Order: sequence, then structure tokens, then C-alpha cells
Amino acid sequence: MLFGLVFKTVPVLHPGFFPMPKTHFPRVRRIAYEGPKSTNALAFRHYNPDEVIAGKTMREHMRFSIAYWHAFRGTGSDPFGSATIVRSWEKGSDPVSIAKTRMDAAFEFFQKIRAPFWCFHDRDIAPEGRSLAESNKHLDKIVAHAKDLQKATGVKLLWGTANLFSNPRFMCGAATNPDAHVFAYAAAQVKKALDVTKQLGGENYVFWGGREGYETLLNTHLKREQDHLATFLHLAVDYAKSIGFKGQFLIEPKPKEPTKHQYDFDVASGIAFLRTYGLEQHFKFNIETNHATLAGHTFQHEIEVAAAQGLLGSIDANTGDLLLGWDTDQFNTDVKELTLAMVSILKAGGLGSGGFNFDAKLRRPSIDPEDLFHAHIGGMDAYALAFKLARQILAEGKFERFVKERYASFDSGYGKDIEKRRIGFRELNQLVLKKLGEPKPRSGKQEYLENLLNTYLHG
Ligand code: XLS
Ligand code: NI
Ligand code: NI
Repeated sequence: MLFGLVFKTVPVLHPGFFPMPKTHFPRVRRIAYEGPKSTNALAFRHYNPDEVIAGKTMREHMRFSIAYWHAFRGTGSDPFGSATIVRSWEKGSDPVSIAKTRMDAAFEFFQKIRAPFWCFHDRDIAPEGRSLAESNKHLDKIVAHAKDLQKATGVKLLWGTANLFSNPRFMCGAATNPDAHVFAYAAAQVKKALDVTKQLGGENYVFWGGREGYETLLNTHLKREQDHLATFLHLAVDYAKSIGFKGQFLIEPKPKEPTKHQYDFDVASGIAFLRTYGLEQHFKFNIETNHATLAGHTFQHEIEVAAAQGLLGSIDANTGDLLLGWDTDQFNTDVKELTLAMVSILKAGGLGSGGFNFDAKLRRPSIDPEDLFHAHIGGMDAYALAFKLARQILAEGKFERFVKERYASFDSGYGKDIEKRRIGFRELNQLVLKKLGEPKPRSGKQEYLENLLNTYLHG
């Protein structure tokens, strides 16, 4: 794609009289695939977007997405210190025009990093106004700009969402706030977020309930809050239907942070919640690696639990630091962890309308614009390599054969009768007493299997 198309609003005349597109990343060219032997730190070694595997390009297989909030609103600030990351485009007096320039920079980045998708919260892309009406007006201006940039670049929207956690009005939750006024405000905000997600052709819509939980039961009516959350999600489904929004709804479980206890703690509790309130046919899961580990699970566990119920939707691709108990949102370069995750994702038939969204941020001292490229290149390469290794593992089928054989006693005879519920305790009792006797122990062979896995990862 020609940059002239993208940055048509800001051409500048170069001394050589060539109109040069304004670039926000002058030191980085479009990232090229150079293969595994490349030593160029600003090249892909495993992610070749144009490579065709099983009839689809890697771009189509991976559906990588950039998280606007981290990549373009992240400043490196933490509870102990202010911003360290200062970007050249964050200049000007009017917040709406700064937001537009920032978005130009973002779309230049999306193109250079070869990401086909992006994701945003309403308040990431446009400044909050003094009233909801003013916020909506700001959002409309920026969404119109985003629409132009999407058209010019071909970059698409993986999902949109509403920020229902930063503003102080949401300090006690949004849909689970004890004040119906806040519930109403959150509903109005999500209505608008759904409108703009639809306008931008969003393929999904995400609910992450950052403050949908509680700090203390001394002031909390847990059952009422859960009922309200379910009502909120039903109202969202109804509204989406009324405007013809066809995207997939996703909930993103997280056990804690910012609240002490969040209602959609993990995928299993999310499934129970969705089923309890009759929402399971409208939602799937957006699974985040760091949230999985915060809940005491592996990434692969959460994927398998969702996939087992046909509810695997999308991935927030990041990782935590297991020595720290919070959401550090780091880029994941752990090929072993990702290969295992990919095996589960591929076995489940892939992510459908979902994708791999880099919900990950630079470390506080990583202040150069190039660091944004290094970070995403690392994540994309690790995922692409994991995808290829997982395909190889599944093609050879060694683990699957092992597992199949391990459960083979349920494939016929009384085992099959158990699975089909054709046999009861009385018959099983008779079987054991008269025929089967004591079961013969069989090794689980974990160490053998771990070694087998390493043969794929290290040859
Ligand atoms: C926070 C969440 C958030 C969601 C989108 O921990 O990961 O970034 O992905 O609201
Ligand atoms: Ni996330
Ligand atoms: Ni998170």
C-alpha cells in the first residue's frame, strides 16, 4: 500500500521537490520477512504474512491485531512514577486534533508492522468530553478519521469495546454498580461503542469487566450485582440485534485487578455465568494469557476449557511474570507455551472471527519508537513459529494417538456403555465382582511425553 494514500492529508514538499508523505516512524521501514537465519532485528524470521499454508496465507491464519491502548496510549507510567514514553506526535493544544495525528501514527505503525487488524476502547481513540454528548461528538470525529484510514490502508477492526473502568464514576463498577444511574450511563456508553464498532466493521465486540466485582462483601449484594451484569449483557445483545450488528460478542475473564474479586474469574466461572443467565449462545471467550495465570491456570488450560464447550473466541496475546501477582501485560516470546496453546487452538478448529490481539505493553524503560517494533516482531514471530510447530505436532499425531489409546477402554464394551449411559451402578458392580476384578495400573508417561515435546521445539 502506498503511503501517499494513507497520509494524503499531510504531504510535505521535500527539498528534491518530491512530495514526501509525513512519517511518524522515519527510522523504520515496513518490516520484511527475511527468514530464520536473518540477523536483522527489524525483520520477521518466522512470520511471513504472504506465505500460504494449507490454502490460506499466514496473515489470514494469524489475524494479528494491535491494541491501541497499549501501543498508542501507553506512557510507561506506573503507581510509582509518571510517563517515561513521550511520542513526537503527542503535540498540540486541541485534544481532538492530537487524537487524529496519533491515529495517523497508529495506522502507519499497523502497516509497517504488517498487522491486518487493530482493537480499541472508545476512550483510547477519542478524548472524554464534559458530558456524554460531548464525548460522543469527539468519538464521531475520530471514528470518521479511522474509517478513512481503514479504507486507505486495508487494516480492519478486530474488536471494539468501551472503557467502563477508568473514569471515577465507575469506581464501584459499571453494570454492577449499586447506583442505577451509573448502570444507565454505562449502557449509554456501550450503545455508542456498539454503534461505532459497527460503523468500522468490527468483527467482534469485547466485554472486559474490570470493575465488575467487589472489594468487600460488607457493602455488596453479590447476587443482585451478578443479576445486573447479566441484564446488562442481555440488553447489549438486544441492542446489537436491533442495529444489525453481526459481530461476535466476547467476554474476557480476569480474576482480579483492579477489583479484588471479579465476577468472571476465569473461563469455567464465565461458562457457569453465561449458562445460568441464558447468555451462552450469544457469547464466546476472549482469553488473555496473563489473566489465565493470575487465575492460577495455564494459558492452554483456559483455551481447552473454552474449546471443550465450543466457546473459544479470540486471544489477548501477552504474558505475565509468574513472580509478580498482577497483569504485567508483556509480549510473549515463550515458544513452548505458545506451541501448546496453538495445538489446543488448532484442534478446536481455530478462532473463527477472533484473532491474536497484542494486549501487551512496553516496559517502562523501553522508550524508543523502535521498541514498539521489536516488541511486536517478537510476539508475531513467536506465535508464527508456534503455529508451524503445532501444525507439525498435529500432523504427526503422536500425542493425539497416545491420548486416544489412553482412553481406548471407553471405545467399546462396558466403557462405551458408560459413555452412552446404557449401564448403571448395579451392572458395574456385578461386572467388577464377577468378571473384571482389580484394574491394572498403567503409566501416564508424563516424562516421556515432555521429552517428545522437546524434540519438536529443539530438534
Ligand atoms: C485488562 C484487559 C483489557 C481488555 C480490554 O486487563 O486485558 O485490556 O483486554 O478492555
Ligand atoms: Ni485484555
Ligand atoms: Ni489484561
